[in-house]
Amino acid sequence: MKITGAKIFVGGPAKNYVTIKIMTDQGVYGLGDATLNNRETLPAAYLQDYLIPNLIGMDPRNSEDIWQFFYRGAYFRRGPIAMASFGAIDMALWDIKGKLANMPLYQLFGGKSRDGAMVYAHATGTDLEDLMDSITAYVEQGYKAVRVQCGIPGMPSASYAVPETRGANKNYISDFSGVRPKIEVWDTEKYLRFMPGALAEIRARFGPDLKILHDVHHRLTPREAAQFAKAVEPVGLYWLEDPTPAEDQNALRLLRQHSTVPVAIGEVFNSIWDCNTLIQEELIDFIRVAVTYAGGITHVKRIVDLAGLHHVKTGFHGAPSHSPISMAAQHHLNAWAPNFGIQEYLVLGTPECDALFPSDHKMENGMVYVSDAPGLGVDFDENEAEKYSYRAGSHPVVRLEDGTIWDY
Ligand code: CS2
Ligand code: MG
Repeated sequence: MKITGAKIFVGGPAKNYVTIKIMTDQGVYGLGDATLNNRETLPAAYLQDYLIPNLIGMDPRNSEDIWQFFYRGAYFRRGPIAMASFGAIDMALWDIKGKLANMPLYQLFGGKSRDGAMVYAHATGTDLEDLMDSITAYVEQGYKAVRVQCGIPGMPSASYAVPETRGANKNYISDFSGVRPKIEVWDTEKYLRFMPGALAEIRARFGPDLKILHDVHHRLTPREAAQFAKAVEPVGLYWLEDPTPAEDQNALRLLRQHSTVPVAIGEVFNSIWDCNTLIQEELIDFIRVAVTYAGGITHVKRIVDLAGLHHVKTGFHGAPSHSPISMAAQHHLNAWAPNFGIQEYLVLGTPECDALFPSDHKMENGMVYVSDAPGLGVDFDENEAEKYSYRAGSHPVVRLEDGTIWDY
């Protein structure tokens, strides 16, 4: 069996997705997602210029060997662009494998460990009351877990994932006005004064059962993160996400010495080597990698197995940055993983997105039920894809009030 060709599509209804379709001499094709948010043209070029010409003629069933060929063969290993590109090919090869076996992917991993996988939604508010309304709406839809982000009093601009005006829906994933980012202003002291109390009020309002998550988005120093984690300990958070910049593996040691709050990290990790120390030293509780830019199913499965040895559960990244193709790959991993924790999930569910990526993975009452169709269980409509093209976008850049650059 041979790979005969592959096509790349960049674009989408609400944001740019990078989709690969790999064709074979037996008519079976596979789909992969190489979306690297706000840098989408880069994995597309890596795939187009280097990886696809090498793929043609290879046997698509040898997904492990193909992964190793590209990873080791690159010499300059890791990094989000390369790993997103390898990841997309890997997903597509698993999709082909599942279709050849006539089985949904979770069966090839070891079958189902659960019926449905718990997801969390994103609640956000300009102020605490606005946020309470947003949480209530999700609870009424049956969600068991909600990530909460709130505007900080006195902060000169809206902060991470928080809209400018009440009830507005902020697209914080991409600002499509071009490659020049918007500037957001941040003040750690105001955040540290306000947020622990706000989280306590949310717990008091919604009672003990709601799983409350909060994302600090890498903005605290290790000492501040330890202070924050200690302060929010009585809230009983499900997790505290990215309290410190993710490159600094030492940072979490200090937090661990001061608090038992569960820590989630990893949405910017690309490799098992980025989380090896954190997992083996049991400094984290949830690993947040995504199949997209952590090298696909082959590599993420290795991370999941390593994590399982150290009581670390999965909490895969699922921001709208990812297309329904990589989300489908994660639904299959979530159905199987013995150490599954939770899945971040934002309903893309617009008619345009469903038309571009038809699938029957189901979301009901805050749980995802994986599709039983062979392979990934998601398709890609090339005619629909012709409606969309690449639009340049960017993440905001964060500055302190005196102008100093800070972490987004
Ligand atoms: C975030 C992301 O979902 C999350 O937890 O931290 O939304 C992140 O801001 C985006 O993926 C950046 O592209
Ligand atoms: Mg995050």
